[in-house]
Amino acid sequence: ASEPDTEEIPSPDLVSEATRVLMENWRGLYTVPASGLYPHQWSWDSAFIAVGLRHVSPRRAQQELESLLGAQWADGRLPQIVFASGRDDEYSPGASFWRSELIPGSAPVPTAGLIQPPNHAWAALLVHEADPEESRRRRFLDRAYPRLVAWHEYLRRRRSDEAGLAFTVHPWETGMDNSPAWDAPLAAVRGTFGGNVPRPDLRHADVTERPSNAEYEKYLSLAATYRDAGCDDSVAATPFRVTDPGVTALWIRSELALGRIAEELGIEADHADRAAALTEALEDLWDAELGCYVPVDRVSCEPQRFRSITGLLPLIVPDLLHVDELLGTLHGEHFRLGRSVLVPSFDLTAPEFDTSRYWRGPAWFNTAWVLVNGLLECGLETEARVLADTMGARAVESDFAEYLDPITGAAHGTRRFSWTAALSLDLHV
Ligand code: 9YW
Repeated sequence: ASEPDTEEIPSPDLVSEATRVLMENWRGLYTVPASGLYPHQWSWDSAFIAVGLRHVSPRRAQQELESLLGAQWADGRLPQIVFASGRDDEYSPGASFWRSELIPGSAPVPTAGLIQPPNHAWAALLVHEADPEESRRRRFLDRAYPRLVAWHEYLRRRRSDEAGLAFTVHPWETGMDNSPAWDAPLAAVRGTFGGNVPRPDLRHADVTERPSNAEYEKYLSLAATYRDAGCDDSVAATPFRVTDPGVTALWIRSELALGRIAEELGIEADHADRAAALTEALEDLWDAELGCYVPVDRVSCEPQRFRSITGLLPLIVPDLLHVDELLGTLHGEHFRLGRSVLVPSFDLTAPEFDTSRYWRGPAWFNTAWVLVNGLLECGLETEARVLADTMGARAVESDFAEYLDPITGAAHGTRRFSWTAALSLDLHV
């Protein structure tokens, strides 16, 4: 007797609607995270978006990454934001805050001086694999590879501590702006932002769903300090310095992708060794009692002992030492995989948990996508499929919300959000 065919048939709604969102948010050479709230190009958004866009147009997906790589600084950094011209009053802090053109070695276009997590080489490999012929014809990897290598070199040379782990100098750099894990390091930051705190974001999202004004004061003060030091990591005395497991995990996965890209190009390189060294260093962030990896504050030298989504992202790292414990944490009462909506961004049982405020609890589609890949890495195909299917259904139902209440599934933040569309699409074509 033949086996029942259980293969998931892609929902036409998801594929056509997600594609429509990506088309709406396409700006000619790159995609904005969402019309309205986020009018520029964001670094790790672009990489996630390219992963979905590759199914719609491999060529656009390549351009997405190329436009970001075109905004690389001389020191190799890929900026957090590449600013679209004429939209300065729509997002704060914008080009007139950074004045990057005054900073030696900055990009030929206006950008922020900070960075975001390094998921780009991983995305570049996936984009290549979607249409290797078109990729080779356009010499996509030949052109991207040196820039991606320079980006990782920036992290290694300018942003790494003695253990070899990269530190971030601003909560924005972790991609998880107001995670409770940054509360203590931020509280220790003395400066405040003298002047009014512009909040154009509140024109597009509810005040209860965004970081608070007090948090914004600190964000702007930290960004101004870094900017005023010329974004020079050798002189910038950054009062916020955090090593983050999610950033490290994405770096490792991207380093391994660089290894595959180098192979494709016939280049000899030591990316696998680098990834192995980082994987070993990642273990410094392991917290046996909490059963997950934790960020470490490099100023106070204190681990930030919370169970947050960033501490689960190492599931994407091959041959991870603590994979069983980490899976236990994902399934247990703190994240309740399969019983909560997607995966909450923060420990459901902790007093800091908040169902609707950004990275303090809500479930995000990008971290769910990373964890689908983590489950696949662990050989848990059925669980990965279930999470992927939930992503697809929730994405459509919420009109591609930025994030969801992890208990009720209620939509929060902006809608028709690009990476929600791109990453759900990726798992359904
Ligand atoms: C902000 C664009 C960015 C994401 C971040 C997310 C948020 C900027 O939006 O930060 O204004 O709050 O936290 O991860 O890249 O989507």
